[in-house]
Amino acid sequence: MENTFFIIKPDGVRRLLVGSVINRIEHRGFTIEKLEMRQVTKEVLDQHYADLVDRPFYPDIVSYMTSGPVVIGVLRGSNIISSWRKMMGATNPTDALPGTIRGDFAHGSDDDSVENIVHGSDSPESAAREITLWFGEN
Ligand code: IDP
Ligand code: MG
Repeated sequence: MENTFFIIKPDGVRRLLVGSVINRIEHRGFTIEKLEMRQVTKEVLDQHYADLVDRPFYPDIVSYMTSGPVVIGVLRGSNIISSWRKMMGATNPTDALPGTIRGDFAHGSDDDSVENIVHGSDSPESAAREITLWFGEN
């Protein structure tokens, strides 16, 4: 069993998709260990996206992710890190397949931010780091 960290991003909350996303998690049978609504600060985002802060589009990520409240949580299950990434679909909704969260609930746009409804940790190391960052130790 492993844990992963997820976010329902501001576009997901704004578009009233929290229930639909949680529904998919429950139907899949994964356990929701933690669930909380938060307003994201730039300080936390800078650490969360430490590998992206130097990219030219990082300011667009900051304005997107701070544009409204998010729902954050921890999921538990067998192979949950990779399974949740598959449920999310490709980063760019233009490439995300139907049946995935991004492929069903988002679409590509011409502006600079990639609004794609959800986040999920990409490795056991990221999951541990992100759970500690957002929820504190243990
Ligand atoms: P992921 O969310 O699928 O793991 P990452 O490459 O880790 O994708 O990027 C983190 C987030 O940053 C993406 O989900 C998206 O919201 C945003 N992002 C990624 N690449 C771009 C880009 O080229 N332009 C604008 N935003 C981007
Ligand atoms: Mg990522």
